This record gives sequence, structure tokens and C-alpha cells, in this order.
Amino acid sequence: MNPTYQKAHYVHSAHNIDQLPPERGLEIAFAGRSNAGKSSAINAITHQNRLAKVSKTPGRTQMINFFALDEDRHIVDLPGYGFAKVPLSVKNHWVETLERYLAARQTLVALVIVMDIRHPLREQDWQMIQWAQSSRIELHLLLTKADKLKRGAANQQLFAVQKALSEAGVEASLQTFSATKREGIDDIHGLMDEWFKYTD
Ligand SMILES: Nc1nc2c(ncn2[C@@H]2O[C@H](COP(=O)(O)OP(=O)(O)OP(=O)(O)O)[C@@H](O)[C@H]2O)c(=O)[nH]1
Ligand SMILES: [Mg+2]
Repeated sequence: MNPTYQKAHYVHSAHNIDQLPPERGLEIAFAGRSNAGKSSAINAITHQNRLAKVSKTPGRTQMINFFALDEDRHIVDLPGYGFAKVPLSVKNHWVETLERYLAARQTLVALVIVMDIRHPLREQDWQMIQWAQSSRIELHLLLTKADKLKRGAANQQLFAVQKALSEAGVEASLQTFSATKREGIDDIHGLMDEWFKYTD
């Protein structure tokens, strides 16, 4: 494994688009519905337990959080969308902020959309997929909590999502993942190595 992921450390939080750090180097962002498992995935990928805050209560991540591997490589934990109990004004703020971040951020090279394997491709996930496609960044779908399904059922979900994406003409890679069982980490490291240009 590339040892740099373990060096990830918190550097910055932004609540608004104008609080983002200066654009420098390369950035990989993690998006997904509230409670999907974004923060847990980031912790598993960086081999740390408490880098990104994990919670049983949906809506835990309410800021855009930046973690640095080095000065030129950042992992970004985005606030979750789709949580019913968040006031409409807060929801609208984040939808707008996410759209602007995806459209404008020059350093953003890839978006990882984290989805609970039992509930993939909900409406807002499609919205994020469309924004990512129109920004021409790399797109990867992480079907997480795969430990909640038997292997056969998990693979069935993977194929169903793959089919839906190809029918919609979406270019994206995808995989199953489990933060709890630490499965799928090597696969995403391989992609991140490419996006972060560790493999050149
Ligand atoms: N079984 C299982 N549970 C998981 C997995 N990943 C995350 N969870 C649990 O799902 C809940 C939400 O995880 P988070 O990582 O906080 O989710 P999030 O997407 O960051 O949520 P927000 O910050 O609220 O948007 C927690 O109770 C986690 O322990 C997984 O791979 N397997
Ligand atoms: Mg979170």
C-alpha cells in the first residue's frame, strides 16, 4: 500500500464556497447521502479511526472538510445530502454549495459518490452524477456497507447499478466496499493513486 494515505491529517473546514482553501494541487472529494458512510470510508482508506467524524445520527458532517496527504494532495469530505430532518434553508444551502464546488473547483480531479449498497442511486445521487459528468471529472461509485448483504446479493446490486449507469450513458467506475470489514480498500487506493498521480 502507498504509505501516504496514512499520513492524512485535518487541515481546513469550509461552510461556504468562499471559505475554500486556495486551489493548489489535486483534490478527491467524497459525496453521498447523509449516513451513507462517507466519513467511515475516508477513515478506512486512510487507516485511521477518527480522522473524519463518524456518527449514527445522519447529518454529522456539516462542513466541507479538507484532509491533506501532502501540500498538493487533498481528500475532501463533503456534507451529506438527502437527510429529511434538515431544514429546507440548510438543504438548499448545501445543494447550491455542492453544485458550485463541483462546477468551479479547478483542483478537483475525481468525485467518489458513496452509496449504501442497499439503497443505491437515489434521486440526489443522480443529480451528483450529472454534475460530475458535466464537470468532466473522474467519477467512482462506492457501494458501501457491503457487509450488510451476503456476497451474492452484494454482487447483484453491483451489476444492477452498473446496468443502470450504462443505460443512462454515465461513464463511471464502481465497486463494493465495507469500512467495517475493511473490504475494497486496495481497489480504491489503486484509483486514487492514479488520480493523485502517484503512478506516473
Ligand atoms: N455495517 C457497516 N456500517 C457502516 C459502514 N460504514 C459506515 N457505517 C455506519 O454508518 C453510520 C454512518 O456513517 P458515517 O461514516 O458517519 O456516514 P456519513 O456519510 O459520513 O454521514 P454524514 O456525515 O451524516 O453525511 C455509522 O453508524 C457508521 O458506523 C460499513 O461499511 N458497514
Ligand atoms: Mg460524515
